[in-house]
Amino acid sequence: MELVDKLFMTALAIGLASCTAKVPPPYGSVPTAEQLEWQKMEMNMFCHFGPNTFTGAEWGSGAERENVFAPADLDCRQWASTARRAGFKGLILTAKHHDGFCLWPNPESRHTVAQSSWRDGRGDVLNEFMEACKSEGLKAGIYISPWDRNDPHYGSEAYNNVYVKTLRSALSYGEIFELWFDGANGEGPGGKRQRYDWTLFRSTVRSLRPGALMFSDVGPDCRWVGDEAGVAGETNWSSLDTCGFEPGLGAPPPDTLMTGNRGAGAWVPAECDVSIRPGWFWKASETSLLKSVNDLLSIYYTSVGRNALLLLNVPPDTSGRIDRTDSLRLMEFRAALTAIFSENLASGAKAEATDSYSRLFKADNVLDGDYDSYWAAGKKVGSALELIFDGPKTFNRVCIQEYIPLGQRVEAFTVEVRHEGKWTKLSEASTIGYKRILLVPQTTADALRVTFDSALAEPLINNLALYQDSILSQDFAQRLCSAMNQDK
Ligand code: FUL
Repeated sequence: MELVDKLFMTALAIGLASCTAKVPPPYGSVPTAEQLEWQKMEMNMFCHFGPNTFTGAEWGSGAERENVFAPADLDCRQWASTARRAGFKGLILTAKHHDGFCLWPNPESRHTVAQSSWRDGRGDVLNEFMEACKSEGLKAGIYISPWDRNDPHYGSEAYNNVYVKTLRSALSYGEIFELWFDGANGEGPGGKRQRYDWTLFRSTVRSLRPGALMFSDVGPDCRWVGDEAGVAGETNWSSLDTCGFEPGLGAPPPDTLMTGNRGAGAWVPAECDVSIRPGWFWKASETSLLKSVNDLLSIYYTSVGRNALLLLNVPPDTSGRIDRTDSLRLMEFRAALTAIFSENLASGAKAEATDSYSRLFKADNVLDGDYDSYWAAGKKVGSALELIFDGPKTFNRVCIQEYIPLGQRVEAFTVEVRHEGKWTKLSEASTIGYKRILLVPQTTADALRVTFDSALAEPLINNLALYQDSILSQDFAQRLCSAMNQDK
């Protein structure tokens, strides 16, 4: 090679290297491709269904006769189409709840649909559920309770093998996106104690369904948020310190699960499971106690709007269908979300930043609607992003998203607005993560500024949007506004 060619190649290599060097490196723990896809689903639907649907119990004793389970008109396709029309992306079925009854003919158990006279013992809810999800373009997930009040082996080492075989049997039904390990155990002080073999359970799921996320109090892939009210912490890190913890009794305290641990080594994002009814299972007496659209919107803001996934339980009734009242409520909820979020009032604005990591990561990337294009701040603390509108805009929701494929970074930020030439502070908040929606007082402004006051590494923001919610009642909104706003 001629010297001049060598010099050219060297210059090219240096140029390429410096270009590469300008892409922000990941910070701390980051999501896997499956965790990222899961987070983008935002809202999934839970279906609690089993003997409790017919007995009215929340926790069956395990002694129920199999014939109790007798849906007259099972229609999993109706569950899935209801979920899809309401905007859910996935559906999770309680294939085995704490009473041990299996909704599929599990060869490891004598307490299943096969022992019932429903469809002469030839029915298989899990199979119909998986088919229905596929037909409606939804992802399917399953809940298989480790706690089992029916299995005679429960409380001995032998149960771990029964449970693993049960997992294998259920997982043979096809791809799932999530496996739900419930941590509940109500055996009480005199009850049976089971030492679960979590290592075995997890490796079984991982090897059979590598694309499935495992949910439990401590993941490994997504975590319980610490309550069943649909409320994540205002500060909500997707990282969690899992060392030495186990699902159930060995789990971190609920307030830790609610907030996660700043900068911790494992990426275990939060999931908010909450029921549309007071209980998890359908009961005729609870149909009048359904959550209102205000309740559901408020749950949306405290889950999806606080960097968590919403798993809303809508339990099928004794006929085997979603109750009409519940399904109508879901459609009202969907209509409300569409009305609020279909118009981004920031679109068409001009975006500017005090600094950028490099020219590739410019401010207006936050407005292009492309998930993978983002603004990268030039420094860890003190950078600001500004939107300048072409005229005054009126809004009461500020939505901001971090580019989490490179880690969760922002720890505190301030939002200010400019009206008639004067800047005022609108809100202060802590973490962002995948998505944060701030409820702010009704505001008219011609510019908005977000200043990043504290971060673990340079903030990376891929979306900044403004909306007007004219549906959530003032009382509800007031409760969800940050403390600073309430003082106003
Ligand atoms: C809890 C269970 O005990 C409830 O019955 C329900 O399944 C809920 C989702 O999780 O831990």
